[in-house]
This record gives sequence, C-alpha cells and structure tokens, in this order.
Amino acid sequence: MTILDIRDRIAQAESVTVLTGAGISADSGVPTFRGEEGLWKNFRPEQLASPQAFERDPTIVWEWYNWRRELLSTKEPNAAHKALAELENHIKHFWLITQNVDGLHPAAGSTKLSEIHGNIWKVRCTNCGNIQPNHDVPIAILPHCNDCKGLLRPHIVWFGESLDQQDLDQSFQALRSCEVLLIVGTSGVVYPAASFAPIAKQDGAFVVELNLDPTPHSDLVDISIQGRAKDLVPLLLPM
Ligand code: BJW
Ligand code: ZN
Repeated sequence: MTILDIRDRIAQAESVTVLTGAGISADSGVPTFRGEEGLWKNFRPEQLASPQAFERDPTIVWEWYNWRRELLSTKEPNAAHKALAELENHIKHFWLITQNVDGLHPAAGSTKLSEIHGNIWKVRCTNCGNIQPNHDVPIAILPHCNDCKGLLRPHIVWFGESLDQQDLDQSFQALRSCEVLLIVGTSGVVYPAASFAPIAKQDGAFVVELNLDPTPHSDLVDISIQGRAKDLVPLLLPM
C-alpha cells in the first residue's frame, strides 16, 4: 500500500481522526522532546515539566517557558499543519488530537481539535483557575492574575497531572468512532496518548503512522510510512 492508496482511503472515509506529536512541528524548526536534538537532552523533565518543579522554583520554570515562547514566536505552521487544517473541510466527521502545546495547528486554521497537553500561549491562575490567552514575549516573571493576584502558570499538562476531562472524552469518542486514525510525528511513549492507537485499532479503525523513524506502534498499525511530515501529510489531501 502506498501513500496514495491511503489518500484514497481517507477520501472515502466519513470519519477520520488524527493524532499529532512534536514531529509535525519539527519541520517548522520546533525542537522535539526525545531523540538526538530533543529538549530532554539538555533538560530533565521532572526539573521543569512537573507541578513539583513549579512549586519548588516557579522562576526557573517560567524562564524555561520564556525561552520556548521566544523560540516559538519565530516559527510558523508548515505544509503538514496546513494540510490537516484543509483536511477537516473534506471529511464529514473529523477530529484532530494534538499533544503539541505550540499552537501551530490553530495558527494553520484547524478548528476541530483538542490540544490535550494544553497551549503554551495560555496561562492559568494557580489560585482561581482562570485561563487567559497570553502572547507576551517575554512574559514578566513572575506573572500574576489580574482578578485575584494569584500566581499564573503555563496552561500545560505536566507529568503526573490529569488531562482535561472534556478533552479526554472528546478524544476517546473520536478514536472509538473513526474509520481511519492517522498518527503523525509522535514517539508514542507518553500516556494516555500512547494508548490511542491500540484503542482505535481495537475498535476497528484503519491505523496509519507517519514518522521519520519506527516507533513502538509501528508493528501494531496497519501501515507505517517513514518520512517527513511536511512531505507526506500534504499527499493525503483529496485530489
Ligand atoms: C518526525 C519528524 C518529522 C521527528 N516528521 N516525524 C501509564 C503507564 C506509564 C506511565 C504513565 C501512565 N499513565 C501516566 C503515566 C505517567 C506519564 C507518562 O506517560 N510517562 C511516560 C513517559 C511513561 N503521563 C502523565 O503524567 C500524563 N498524565 C496522566 O496520565 O495523568 C493521570 C496519571 C498520572 C500519573 C500516573 C498515572 C496516571 C501527562 C502527560 C503530560 C505530558 N506532557 C509533556 C510535556 C509538557 C511540557 C511542555 O511541553 O512544556 O508533553 S511530555 C512531552 O511528551 C510533551 C509531548 O506532548 C509529549 C509527547 O511527545 P511527542 O510529541 O511524542 O514527541 P517526541 O519528541 O517524543 O517524539 C517526536 C517524534 O517525532 C519521534 O518519533 C520522531 O521520530 C518524530 N519526528 N521529526 C515526522 N520531520
Ligand atoms: Zn486568579
């Protein structure tokens, strides 16, 4: 089966769900997490991306997020983000689940999506829970809530934290009901997203993986194609 056969399969489907990870934004110059050039090569996840780290030293955590916000402010959606934004117009029941917090999917025009790990361009009050968009680069350290003066944190799901229940419900519904699940650029090791491919497969979806390298899911999916997201995803748009 070739990528063009997959395109035909998608064109005929009434329901398509897509799961993306850092690999789709790698083609926009955004660093991934794992691998040779990944963020976790230089930073220990538990020292920066955990509620304990923020409690211990919110300034260091905010400095890391400021560095990433600065980097991301120079990046733009690539051909893969744009193709997925276009694809949602062609499929009756379409849902995009992204683990990415970079905001490049909405920037490309995607509207039917769950950002299950949050969004780096939003802040949340640790006191009143209020969520606000915030595009300051850099953000003033330490930022405080306009309403209650509580400390603001990035609106991101850190290790050990639960995902938003509405995002989870929406995602599971989309995974259980789709004819095709397309997985793009994720290493497939972080839960609960790591369980999405087996769930969709069990419920009868045709599962396609597009990734630069093989992943723990490559043997489970119906077809795994190796290559860059920006080259492969646009080929899936209906003619
Ligand atoms: C290309 C490419 C190109 C490159 N084209 N491809 C069950 C079992 C075991 C552990 C757990 C479990 N349930 C929960 C856990 C704990 C934990 C977890 O999963 N840990 C694992 C590491 C084992 N999960 C959680 O804590 C989650 N919470 C939760 O489940 O709550 C309930 C609960 C809690 C505790 C115990 C039990 C239950 C929350 C997870 C939140 C993850 N957050 C992060 C960081 C946010 C910080 C930030 O960004 O500011 O989100 S982790 C990091 O990994 C980030 C990503 O979204 C996520 C996934 O990474 P992704 O996208 O796959 O990137 P990479 O870098 O790993 O892979 C890139 C891929 O692209 C590679 O495959 C490349 O080949 C490919 N690629 N260039 C195509 N051009
Ligand atoms: Zn507040």
